[in-house]
Amino acid sequence: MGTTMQRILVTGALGQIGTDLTAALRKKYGADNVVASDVRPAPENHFTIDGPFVQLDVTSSDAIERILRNHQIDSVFHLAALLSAVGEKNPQACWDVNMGGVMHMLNLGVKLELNRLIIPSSIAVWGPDAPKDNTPQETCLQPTSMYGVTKVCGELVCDYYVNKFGLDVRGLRYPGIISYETLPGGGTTDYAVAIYYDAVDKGSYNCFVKEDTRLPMMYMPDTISGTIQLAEAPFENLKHHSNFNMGSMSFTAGELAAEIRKHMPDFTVRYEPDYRQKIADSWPASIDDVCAREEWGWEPKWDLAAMTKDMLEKLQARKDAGTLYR
Ligand code: NAD
Ligand code: AKB
Repeated sequence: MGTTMQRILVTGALGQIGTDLTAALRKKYGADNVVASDVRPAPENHFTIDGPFVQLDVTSSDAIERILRNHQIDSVFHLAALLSAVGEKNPQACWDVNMGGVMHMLNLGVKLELNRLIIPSSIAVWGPDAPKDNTPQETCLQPTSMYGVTKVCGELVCDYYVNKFGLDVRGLRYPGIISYETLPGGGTTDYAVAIYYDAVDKGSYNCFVKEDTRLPMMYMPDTISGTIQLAEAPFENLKHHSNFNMGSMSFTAGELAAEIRKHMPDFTVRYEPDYRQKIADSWPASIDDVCAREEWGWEPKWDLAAMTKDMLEKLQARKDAGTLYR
């Protein structure tokens, strides 16, 4: 097991988290040491021009191995995945990308003796039978979405590789992530991002979950700092590995709209639940992250009020510049 991260690969780097995480890793480890990759080509003038970018489909073990070797990678942030709403429309593709990608990374991690793999999980690991409030680290994992199934299997197989091969694998159960750089890629919590864009763009929003739907959420700056903090934590301090609960805030869609209304009193929302309501209803309302706090010092900084002010300011500035949707 290696100790340091020097040459990093980010998969799924054009996605919602990958965009912000790649920028933060480049700032910290040097742009040339962080190779961004995605199955899609990088759009022109995207952030990836600041450092190396390669097109990579994580369902191909050979393609991943080539890139790991060519760029002398020692650590991987493996973000490539299909999220819950997309996964429910195409369960087979969700399995192939999510489980295929994880298994290839783990096997190559052992073969090439990589120092560290960071592989995110999600609140989607839980299903309707789990406790809804302050969901504990250890509890029944019986998801009802295909995405959730892949996240439970992913966690289990990551821990298996830690125990069987001594591979250093780490992962977080992210809640819904809210950010302004890149739109989310097809999850159930996407409404909590779209609502800000539509507030700024149109002054109204059609919400695809009910007003009283309460889910755990987190602002991107906390996501990025927490992810890097876990990645850099001493291995010997970790009792858990691939499944840290990561909490921050929890609010209903109605409370989110009310917070936006404090800045935009005329903002209106219509609630028109669709197939994603069932997925949202199967997830917790809030989670207990005591293990993350104790084992690697997790401490979120942003709350709903501060996040809303920041999101609206950032998106309004982009709208004024004519680049709201970039
Ligand atoms: P995203 O959908 O925004 O980005 C995923 C990226 O993966 C996309 O750019 C997509 O092009 C790429 N991709 C898809 N198939 C691929 C393939 N075969 N090969 C390579 N790349 C491929 O997702 P995200 O929100 O950035 O999520 C990153 C990770 O965090 C995922 O594991 C996700 O499950 C997890 N997560 C995200 C959230 C959230 O709210 N954003 C919450 C919980 C967990
Ligand atoms: C989704 O909604 O699918 C993701 C997640 C919580 O994993 N945002």
